[in-house]
Amino acid sequence: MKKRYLVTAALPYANGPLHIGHLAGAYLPADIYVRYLRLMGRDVVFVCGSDEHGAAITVKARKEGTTPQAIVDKYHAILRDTFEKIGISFDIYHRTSAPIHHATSQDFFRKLNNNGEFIEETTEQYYDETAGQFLADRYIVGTCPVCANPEAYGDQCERCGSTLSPTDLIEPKSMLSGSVPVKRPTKHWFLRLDKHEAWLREWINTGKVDGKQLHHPADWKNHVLGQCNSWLDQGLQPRAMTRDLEWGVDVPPEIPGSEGKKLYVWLDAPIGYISATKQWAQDHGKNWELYWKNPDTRLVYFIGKDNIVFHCLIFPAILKAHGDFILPVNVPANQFLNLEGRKLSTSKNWAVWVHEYCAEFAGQEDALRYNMVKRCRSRATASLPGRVFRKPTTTNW
Ligand code: B3M
Ligand code: ZN
Repeated sequence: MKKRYLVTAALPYANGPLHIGHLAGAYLPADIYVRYLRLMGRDVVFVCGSDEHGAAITVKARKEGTTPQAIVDKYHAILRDTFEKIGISFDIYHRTSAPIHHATSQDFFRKLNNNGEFIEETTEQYYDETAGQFLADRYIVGTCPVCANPEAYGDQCERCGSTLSPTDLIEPKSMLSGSVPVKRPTKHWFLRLDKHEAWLREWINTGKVDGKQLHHPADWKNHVLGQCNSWLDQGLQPRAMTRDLEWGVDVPPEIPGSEGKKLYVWLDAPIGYISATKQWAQDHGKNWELYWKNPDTRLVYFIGKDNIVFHCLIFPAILKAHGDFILPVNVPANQFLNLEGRKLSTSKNWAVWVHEYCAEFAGQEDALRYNMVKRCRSRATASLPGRVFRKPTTTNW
């Protein structure tokens, strides 16, 4: 029997082109690993696609004075073409605006709702009275309570790296109108992450679930385990899985109170791996369930380090809450690549863009790939997933 693998690479937001930090952090390591597995004769499917929801998209649309649809159409095409030019060998490059993705995400929401995994709660959220809408975390700026950066966002301070919630900000302001937002009550569906804390802790630290050895933590990177444990040690809280937004996947319309509510982007985006696999299976006459539900399949997520908690705690909780799905055997997350000492950043326009490289140095794609691999192997700031290259300690890859 051929060993079966499903390998995913983080879905890039369709709000900008691909830069070399993305490439070094997730796509190139994943591609190298997948090419190796194929050479070894494994049964492997490599999926990715554009993440087309969330404030990353709507903020960009406002900036460019256009619609979210126009933004995702533009950048999806650029991303897809760039991946192809630079030789990232996805079996499918999908997108989360596809109807099959909306349907798959809504089915997940229904199932979790029916399984009693949510609590519905009305909380006070910031509302912009001038713009007439609730504000996504990213739409609120204010002073960071930790480092006093006056330009911290409602979800994160980019200066000190603290994870924030909008009500932590000192002197919050709406990015839409500049006005001071007011608090208004609104109802949302919260995933009971607290109910999942105990098994997640055991799974992360021993690799076991219900006594079954699913992976060996010694194969995981230390910083991945460390980040997970620091979240677990703070205690997992219920987390809102819906938002008041105009752009995204609708909460299933038959659910009372669903009008105007969309799925939280970090609920629908990882489900994008599943919908991409479904689409690939449909296109090739294959069975997608073998790759997501059969315990013999090895599932590996390649990501950047800012996505660790979503892939190692929240999405596994969602998969377990749904039932039937397997969990990843490894999540080889990478540190960030720096450019002249500063982290690469799309929003700050600090990057080397891969499509520009490809246009200027056509035919020299492998030179960039080789250079990135060499650089990443020799530098602590952007290491490739060493476990994949070193002789694994315990897992038979
Ligand atoms: N689009 C975040 C990012 O690009 C997000 C990853 C989704 S993976 C399911 O950093
Ligand atoms: Zn700060």
